[in-house]
Amino acid sequence: MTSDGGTPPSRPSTSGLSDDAALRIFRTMCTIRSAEDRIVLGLNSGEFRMTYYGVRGQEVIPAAVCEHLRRDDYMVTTYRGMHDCIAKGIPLDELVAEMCGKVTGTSKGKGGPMHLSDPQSGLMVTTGVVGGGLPIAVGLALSSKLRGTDQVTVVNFGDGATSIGATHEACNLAALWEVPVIFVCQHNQYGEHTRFADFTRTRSLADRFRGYGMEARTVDGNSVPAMDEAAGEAIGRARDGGGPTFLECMTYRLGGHTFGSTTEYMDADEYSRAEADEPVARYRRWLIGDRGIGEGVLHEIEDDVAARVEEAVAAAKAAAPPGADELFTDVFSSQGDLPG
Ligand SMILES: Cc1ncc(C[n+]2csc(CCOP(=O)(O)OP(=O)(O)O)c2C)c(N)n1
Ligand SMILES: [Mg+2]
Repeated sequence: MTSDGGTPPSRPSTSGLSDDAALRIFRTMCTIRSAEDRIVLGLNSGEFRMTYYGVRGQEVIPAAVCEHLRRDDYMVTTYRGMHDCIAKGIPLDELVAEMCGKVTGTSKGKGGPMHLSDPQSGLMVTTGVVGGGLPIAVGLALSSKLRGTDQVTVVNFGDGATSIGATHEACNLAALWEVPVIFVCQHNQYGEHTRFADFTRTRSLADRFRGYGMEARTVDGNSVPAMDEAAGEAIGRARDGGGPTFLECMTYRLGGHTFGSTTEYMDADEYSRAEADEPVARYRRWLIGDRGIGEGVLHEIEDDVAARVEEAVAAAKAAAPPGADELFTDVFSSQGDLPG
């Protein structure tokens, strides 16, 4: 629909994205932004409490990647992973409840934002151990290969994680065993309070990781068409048995390391430029200007996701924390409980 309610004539596409896919990606990005804005509001006002690592500025990467994933594909992410969890399809109510530590959450509030897991949607685990997700992802991908399925695994991690030993062990084995895994480095320029250039002499992570004998590319992680193309290619190759890919997705962390921390050590001019070109607004302009999508269609999506986020927050606030009777349940698993 156009802003006046009519249907626009079909236009030649300026990328491989269909209008439907382009709008699904927009919806995902808006849901992420809306959830972050609402969480920050609630934390600032003391309405609820949780540990929160912001994802503002990094919305494009999972929104574009997950457009190419199936529900039964696996994903692993980090503490800075709410955007990945939303894009992979964890139901919003259960996600927000888990982040608030409520019994209606994915792990009955016992995992919290740092240990999210929802095997039904393929989001297998988030971890606070920097670099710890990569070996887990290689194990998941190896299991798909051994079971003869065509599932792929995507693992998200930061630029800082590329200096961790486990990252290198995982990439080496993934290339050697040709497992269907995509290493998605969300290169937001900072590891905690340290700039990338201050913790490594490497300039191109793609060059470094290509050295393990796998495909590796640097991508504009704030451009939907670029991310869509790169993710589609990498995921298609993995699914067809072509082995792993390393994607260095260039983005920028629009906020401090964690909720409430400062940005004073960040370059102020660079930060202002990144904020002025932030990816949700950039993509919105592209949808209108390059794709001829009506403003009204985008408004409708924005209003709808904001209402859904509000419902999820209200439901989480109304829910109870897990009781003492939950203390020893779900602690051990017999093999029969494991997802197929
Ligand atoms: C093994 C390990 N070392 C150190 C830390 C402390 N730490 C938490 S977040 C972080 C920065 C990681 O930076 P990056 O991988 O770029 O991810 P980002 O936070 O930018 O998403 C560090 C060093 C940790 N959690 N785990
Ligand atoms: Mg980083």
